Amino acid sequence: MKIYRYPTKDTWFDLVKRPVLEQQEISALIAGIFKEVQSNGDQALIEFNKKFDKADTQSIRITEAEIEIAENQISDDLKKAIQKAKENISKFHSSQISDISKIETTKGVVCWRENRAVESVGIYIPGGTAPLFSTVLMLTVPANLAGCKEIVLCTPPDKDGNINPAILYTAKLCGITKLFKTGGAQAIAAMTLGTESVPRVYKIFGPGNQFVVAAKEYAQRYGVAIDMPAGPSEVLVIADENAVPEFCAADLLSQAEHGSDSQVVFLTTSLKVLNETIGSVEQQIKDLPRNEMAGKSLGNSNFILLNSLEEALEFSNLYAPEHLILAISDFEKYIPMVQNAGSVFLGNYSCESAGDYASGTNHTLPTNAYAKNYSGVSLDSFVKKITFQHLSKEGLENLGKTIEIMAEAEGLLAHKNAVSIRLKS
Ligand code: HSO
Ligand code: ZN
Repeated sequence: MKIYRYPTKDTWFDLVKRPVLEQQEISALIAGIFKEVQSNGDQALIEFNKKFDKADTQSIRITEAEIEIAENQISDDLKKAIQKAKENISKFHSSQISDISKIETTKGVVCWRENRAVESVGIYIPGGTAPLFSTVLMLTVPANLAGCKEIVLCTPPDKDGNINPAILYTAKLCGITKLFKTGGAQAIAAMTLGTESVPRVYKIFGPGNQFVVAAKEYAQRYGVAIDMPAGPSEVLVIADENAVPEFCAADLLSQAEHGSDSQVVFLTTSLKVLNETIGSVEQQIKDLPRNEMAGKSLGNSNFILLNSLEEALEFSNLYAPEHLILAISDFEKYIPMVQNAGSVFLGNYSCESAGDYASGTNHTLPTNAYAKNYSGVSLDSFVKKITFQHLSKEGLENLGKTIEIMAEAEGLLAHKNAVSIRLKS
């Protein structure tokens, strides 16, 4: 934990830097995996399961029988919780469906946009220590609402060749039938190139380790789109003197437990809140099963005392956090000042976990300062917008001269003629 008291603005640039990750040179490895998947298809995926996940898998496709078994392996309480979360995520994402509005820009010239779903999308769900079945909801609910025809889900098997039952249950609940046991860069390669069983898709979504991130970048060479560039997860909390230190500490830890490379930042105007929050973090971390990871991540994290909430917002905008918590009594006043953030949590009761799981907003958000130029996943991520226009004869008569003059000035006489020939007819 690094603590700073009233750092001057010329030092902020360093304070908003993310910790530099030890990047392995993995591009050759990724290229090799793509080549292998391209040449040997499913067989390559089976071999990679053995090599990287120590799993013996006879086939890559997850069977209906496996999905049925999973349903009996999770509690009714968990099923109900997943259903409730799905309901809220559906409600919120349904509200993002927009009507077509036709605009007459000049009399007789009508322009509009229509949405078309990305026909085939791939969803990657990491396995490992925290199998993120919540991410299945966050990605498949909007994909379904957008009308994506094909949704492919890849996730790595455990050592026994099994998939976490909550992932399977959630996928089934969301109507996903094309599920595959493959993880890491090879899963991304499979969805990019296609194999005997894994369909190739047009856009790939989902979090993952540095191999998955690098593979998603590599996939773009094949014309596949990705949701967004990724980095470790992060939260920035701004607390005023009325914030509850225990709540702030819990929020900071909830992000820190994601991984040792997660970053948390705490900004406050109150020395008392700063000290008590640090004390509470030290207390609460003791009881966490993932305290080692959380502890490492806290080692990279900054706790900063600032002069005013305005200054805190300015710092936050420079940092551009994935999650921003405003633990401020009159948070309404500060909303207009939020310029760069993935998702914002207002007041003392809006914990980040609410958005991570069940309030309705999406938890796939821009990290690593990409909140300066990217939005989180939404219904829009699963659609393309196509523009249409219709010019009546009168419309072309009204706009023709403008087009002709501009075409001539660009030296493109065929363009001009496309108008002139019609006007003369
Ligand atoms: N905080 C993560 C999402 C997540 N948390 C999933 C728990 N499960 C990235 O926004
Ligand atoms: Zn989380």
